This record gives sequence, structure tokens and C-alpha cells, in this order.
Amino acid sequence: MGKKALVTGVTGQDGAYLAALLLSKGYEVHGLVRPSSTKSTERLSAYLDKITLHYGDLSDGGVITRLLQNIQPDEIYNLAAQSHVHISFDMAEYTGNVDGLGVTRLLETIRSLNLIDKVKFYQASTSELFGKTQISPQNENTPFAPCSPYAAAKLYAYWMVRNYRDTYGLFACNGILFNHESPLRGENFVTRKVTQFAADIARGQKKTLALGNLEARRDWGHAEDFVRGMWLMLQADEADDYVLATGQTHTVRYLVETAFKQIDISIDWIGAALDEKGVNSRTGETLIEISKDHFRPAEVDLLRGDSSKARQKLGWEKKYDFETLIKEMVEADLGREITPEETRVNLRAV
Ligand code: NAP
Ligand code: G4F
Repeated sequence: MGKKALVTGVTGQDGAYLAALLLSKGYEVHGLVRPSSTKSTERLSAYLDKITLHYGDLSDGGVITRLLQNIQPDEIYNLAAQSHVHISFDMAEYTGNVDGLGVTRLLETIRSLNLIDKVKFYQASTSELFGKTQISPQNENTPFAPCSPYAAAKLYAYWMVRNYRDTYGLFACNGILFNHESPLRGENFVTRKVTQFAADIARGQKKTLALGNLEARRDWGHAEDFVRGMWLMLQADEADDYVLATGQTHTVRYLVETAFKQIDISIDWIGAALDEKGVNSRTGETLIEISKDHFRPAEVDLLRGDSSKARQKLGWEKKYDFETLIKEMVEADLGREITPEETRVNLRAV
């Protein structure tokens, strides 16, 4: 019989890619979904008949206990989180409750149900832990310097995972994942915001896009590559923590230029600071404006990861480069009217 996996955050970007991967490997997949008055399972549309969904929330310990007791999973992938860094500044307490304490609720339930020797646990940790570090590239030994409520909550979770591994012997891994994107990326993250906008412009819609810090640098990879790394961590002989990253970093400014290149528009930048604009170099039309609303109270300036350990110990390799990722995202946004089909194709390719 195949293994049983419980995926929290199954309705999110990574949840959809991971569910597809696990199904392709013969797993019985269970997913935690939040009760909602609107449909939240859009990303899973191709797989709904193959996944068992359970209502729950990481802020509710009772439901977690009942679920683990009933499902008795072999592997738990904890992907659920309030995952938006900027929003975490306005929802610090909520973010701490879900992204931090939510992980402790899961770990404590595993312990109290005597599942320590049965279950393997993956925690969606993050490169945001490196925060204000001056060291680049960042690897598993780089000191953490979190600078947002999101990163602080994820750091607490990171250490709880290590504690349950060291103290109780739980097979538990932190995947310290750098930014990863896809056509299924949430619309309020910068890559998707830009690729959706480029698609709108290609369709002839006249408008401008407001962005924040164009100089921030991120190590952007593809979610499909990264969920494979999550699975590999739980198949290793020993539990450990791993960085997954592409090793390349680009500015938000370069992201904009790359997305517009896909629709044959080149961008000229004129002005400075809040008055800077990105204009269509052929027509002079203003496409990008800067808004202080999109700057964060504290910014992570530069992320670039070194995933040598994952390459050596897990045999993990990325398949996508940045340009291919952005091309796929723009093309998917151009064909949004066929989204479910696109999604199915993309997910089946995992
Ligand atoms: P995402 O698209 O924002 O998905 C987050 C998921 O968590 C959604 O399914 C969401 O449910 C669920 N969720 C939110 N609050 C919850 C709660 N209180 N209880 C239960 N579920 C809740 O995020 P993602 O990009 O797939 O990322 C997956 C995980 O990896 C997150 O933990 C994120 O912090 C972490 N991470 C992401 C990246 C990245 O670049 N993508 C990098 C490093 C780490 P709804 O659909 O109902 O909102
Ligand atoms: O796309 P972002 O919102 O992603 P961010 O903050 O790097 O967080 C993502 O990656 C983390 C891993 O490092 C995850 F843990 C986290 O869950 C999430 O998936 O912003 C990327 C950069 C930032 O520097 C931001 O200031 O883009 C800059 N940016 C500039 N203008 C913008 C915008 N970000 C957003 N969301 N919207 C803008 O208009």
C-alpha cells in the first residue's frame, strides 16, 4: 500500500504542486483546507477527486489532534502559513499564531499521540530567516537576522522543529527555501503581479502598475523544482535542514524588464526614487510607477542561496532558470481564460 501524506496549505501554490507530485508517486494525499465561504481549491481543480480534504486551521489545536489521530499519516508537509511578508507587519499577532505557534501545535500533537516514531515532518522554513545578513550567498550555517513578524515567527518554528528532532528523535526537516514562483503564485507577490500586468498590457489594456522597491534582489526559482526538494528531504536516511535555491539573484527591476521582454516591450527608466517611472521605450507610455505603499517597514535587500548541501546529500537539482520561469508565467497569464487546462498541464508535468 502507498504511503499517506497530510499536506497543510494544500490550497496554496506549493500545496498544489506538492499534491500533484505525491499523487504521481502513489501516495494517499490528505489536505487541510480552511473553511471559507468562497472557493479556495481552484489550484487543485485537476485533482479534487483524488485528494481527501479536511476542514481545519493551524490556529485550532483540537482539529489538528483529531485529524492526525484519524489519518495516521506517514509524512506531514506543513506548508500552511500567512505567507506574505508585507502583510505580516500589519498582522503580526495572527502571523505569529499561525506561522509560529501553529507549528508547535502540530509537533505537540505528534508527540502526544505517540506518532514520533511513525511520522516524518517537513516544515516550510524560509530564506527570510537570513533577513538583514551581510553574508552572501547564504547557506545552512549563515547566521539568521530576521526582520519581519513573518520571519520572526518562522524562526521560532525553525527552532521548534530542531528541538523536536534533537530532544524526541522526530524525523523533522526544515526546508530553508528561497523564493519560488509559478503560474500558480498568489497575485500579491511581486513576480505574479508583474507577469499578470505584462499580460494585461499585451491584451491592449492601458494602465500602470504601482510597485515598491525596485532594487531588492531575490533568488527566484520554480515551485515545481522546490516541492521535489521537499519530498527528497523526507526520503533521506537522516533528518536534517536544507537550503533550496537557484544560486542566482536578480533585482525587481530586472524582473520587470524580463517580463516585458516576453511581449516585445523594452522598458526605459526615467526619474529617481518615488518619481521614477518605467516607460515603453518605443511609445513613451508610462507602465510602471513607484508607490510608497509597497515599501515595507523593513526590507530584506539581498537573498542568494547556496544549495550545495541539498545537491550533494539529496541529489537535488533545479531544472528551471529565471528567464524560463518568467516566460512560463507570462504565457500562463496571457492564456488565463484557459487556466484550468494550463494548470492541469503544468501540474501533470511535475
Ligand atoms: P501560499 O500560496 O500563500 O499558501 C499558503 C497556504 O496556507 C494556503 O493554502 C492557505 O490557505 C494556508 N493557510 C493560511 N493560513 C492558514 C491557517 N491559519 N490554517 C491553515 N492553513 C492556512 O504559500 P506558498 O507560496 O505555497 O508557500 C508555502 C509555504 O512555504 C508557506 O509556509 C510559506 O511561508 C513557505 N515559503 C514559501 C516560499 C515561496 O517563495 N513560495 C519560500 C519560502 C517559504 P488559503 O488558500 O485558505 O488561504
Ligand atoms: O514577492 P514578494 O512579496 O516576496 P518576499 O517578500 O520575498 O516573500 C516571499 O518569499 C519568501 C522567501 O524568501 C517567503 F518566505 C515568503 O513566504 C514569500 O513567498 O517580494 C519580493 C521583493 C521584496 O523585496 C519586495 O519589497 O519584491 C519587492 N517588491 C517591490 N514592489 C514588491 C513590490 N513586493 C510585492 N509583494 N509587491 C510590490 O509591489
